[in-house]
Amino acid sequence: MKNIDSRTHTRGESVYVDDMPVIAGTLYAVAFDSVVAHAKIKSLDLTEAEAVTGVERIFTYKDITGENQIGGIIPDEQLLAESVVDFWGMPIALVVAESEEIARVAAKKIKVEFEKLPVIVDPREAAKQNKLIMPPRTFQNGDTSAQWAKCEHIIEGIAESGGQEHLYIETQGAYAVPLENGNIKIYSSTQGPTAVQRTTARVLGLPMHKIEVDVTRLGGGFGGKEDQATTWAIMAALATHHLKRPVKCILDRMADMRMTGKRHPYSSDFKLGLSKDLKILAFEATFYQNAGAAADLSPAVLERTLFHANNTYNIPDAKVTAYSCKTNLPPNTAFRGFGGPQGMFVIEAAIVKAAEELGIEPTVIQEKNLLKDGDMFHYGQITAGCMAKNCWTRADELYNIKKTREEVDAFNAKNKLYKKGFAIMPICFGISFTKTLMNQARALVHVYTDGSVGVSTGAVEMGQGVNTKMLQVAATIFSISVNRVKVETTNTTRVSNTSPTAASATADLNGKATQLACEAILGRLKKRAAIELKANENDITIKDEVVYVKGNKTELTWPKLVTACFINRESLAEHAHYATPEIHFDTTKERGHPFAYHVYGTSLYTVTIDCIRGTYDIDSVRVVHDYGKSMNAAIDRGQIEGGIVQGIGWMTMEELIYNSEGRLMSNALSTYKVPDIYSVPKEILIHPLETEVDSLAIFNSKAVGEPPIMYGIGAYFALRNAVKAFNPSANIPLNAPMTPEKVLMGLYEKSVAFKSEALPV
Ligand code: MTE
Ligand code: LUZ
Ligand code: MOS
Repeated sequence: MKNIDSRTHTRGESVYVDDMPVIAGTLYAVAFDSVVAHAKIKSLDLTEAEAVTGVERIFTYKDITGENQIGGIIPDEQLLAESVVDFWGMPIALVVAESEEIARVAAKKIKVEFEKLPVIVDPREAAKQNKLIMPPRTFQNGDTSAQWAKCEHIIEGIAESGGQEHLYIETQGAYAVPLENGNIKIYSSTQGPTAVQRTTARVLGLPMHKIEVDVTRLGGGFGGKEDQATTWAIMAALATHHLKRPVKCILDRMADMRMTGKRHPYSSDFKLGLSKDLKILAFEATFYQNAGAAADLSPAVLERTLFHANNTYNIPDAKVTAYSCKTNLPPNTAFRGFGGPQGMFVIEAAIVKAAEELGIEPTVIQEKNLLKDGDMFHYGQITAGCMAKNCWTRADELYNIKKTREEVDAFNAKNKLYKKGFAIMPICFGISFTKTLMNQARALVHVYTDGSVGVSTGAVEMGQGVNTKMLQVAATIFSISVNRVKVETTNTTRVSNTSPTAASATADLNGKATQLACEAILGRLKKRAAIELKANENDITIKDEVVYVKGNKTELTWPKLVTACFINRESLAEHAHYATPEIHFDTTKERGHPFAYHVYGTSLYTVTIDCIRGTYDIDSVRVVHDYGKSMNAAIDRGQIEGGIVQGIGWMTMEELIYNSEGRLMSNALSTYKVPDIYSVPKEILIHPLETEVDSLAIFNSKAVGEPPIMYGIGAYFALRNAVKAFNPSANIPLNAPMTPEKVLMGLYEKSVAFKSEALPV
């Protein structure tokens, strides 16, 4: 089935917040933000700005009627700065005017005096100064200290990965509309309608029921709107609350890039111990997460880094520790993979470094240590339905690992100015919010008297196709045409207390709730059919909108049956609740069974570098992916292709640069490079590993949103492999992204020993 949005998307008719017809009397809000990363606010003078014609009002923290606090996990973040600014881009005031243009002009006239404070941008420096968001956490299994003596090879090093700008096509924004009695309705581009509702209520000092949040769809979120859409919704609502007028607050691209948080950069230490036959005996890592100036979702992201520190390898003795480091960057936040990619990059770096030191292929170590059923993750969960080896083996059958390697070597033997590189990136990603309580969802299903159906859930459509999947669930359970089903906007008055659309679990959680609601209605319909047809309820089935008794077609059709139910005063609506069974996690022991299941996959990369220029092409990405049993092959394929390209962007070209003053230098698309049509892989092959193993996935169709981004890590190591083909002794720091500049430096790097001798004293 096609994505139900494909028609309006391609015709440009899909509606986003900024496309909504403007209500008469609407005002426009623009945030005035800090131009220093850490300072005391000595004075703030609004007079000149307030005098600009068309300015309605300028708000500061003093106008906040509830709490000036937007921190979700830890209450450590002010909506509007009071006496101190903690990052470049922190909102200080909100200018509300008759037009966005006027608001912008007025914001420039605000005068503020700062007294600068020391700026920290480096997470290790923050850790050294004990500036931490929370106490460090350690996951531990077995006893690594006892293992080192048994190791034949011990490899230590540092691995670093950079941040990533979400670059959703639709920037952050919200439209707040006053209703009667001081109630407010907010149209928000958010992954978390309930987070917007809850935090707006808190800041305005209102009960949650006075705030209604409505979401039609997002022009992309990628995690950037899991928590950080809230700020802009509250800004609009704060003005609406005071002025009783509709208020729009939409960020332009540069404001969005400057003021919002991104993927967390990490700097990590690793120590890997191998036996003589290359089994991983011990692994230790210390992760320094660059959290930025406030907690935001960093504690949860940090946790997922620890969960995914082993990627897809069996490591009986592991000890991993993570520090969430408070720096003066905008608070970093959720981004596809949610700390998992950062963790997985480190174990892959350790394996590659080990292979380079031993003069062997990394694939040998990778393959030897793949997880299998019955192995235990370092947090206590036992693997079941493990597809790590199945994916690897199938990839070898389909794409021939040995032959691919030989072709790369043959090319390199023949060519001087171009070199090819090869890498395999296997993945394993846990599905469920790591915070167990978040794994719940509800759905509200209405069957109307004409047989058409309306489905409301907590799921937010952001391009990933979840609305199409919800529609498929309802149509499948009822066995009716997809044309009879409509998926409603996501609205807090219809479905409440929702978890954000995140963790790739949206289709599972909301799909299962939809399934339960539909099944309850179906049960009543079948009962009614049995009465109408004078048959036994257990003999009734509905197929393609027709009622069958003992497999025999009857005259009773879906619309007639629905009408019969209504005439007999039986309910045609249902609100259902789903909570993932089996999962639990004890944070005092750091052990449990946090994930409903894991998603596996294997990807093979070949790349070509230009040894004069340092430029490169990704030649091919060949994947075997564990779909379970995909309920929508086209959508799932799109998720994998998009995830791969986004992951390659993170690992190869997207480079966030903050200067030592904490100012974002890569603050526009002229200085921040993302993958485009010319840089995407020349070939992407995706082979489904369709499995019949039962899982907690909706219709056994495994979650697919985030796992593929981690395939992108293979691009980094394939490029490194190509550089080494040209300059085998190159000492290349394990520091992503592998930009063309870094490739070039690696190509002409002399070994460290050589360098120190050659340097003039
Ligand atoms: N795909 C598109 N097109 N746009 C997005 O914003 N977000 C990703 C992924 N795929 C995203 C996307 C992220 S970060 C997550 S968590 C999942 O979609 C969320 O949706 P799901 O739970 O329905 O997979
Ligand atoms: N958000 C969250 C997430 O709150 N918890 C998670 O475990 C998670 N995982 C992935 C993406 N977002
Ligand atoms: Mo995705 S990082 O869970 O929004």
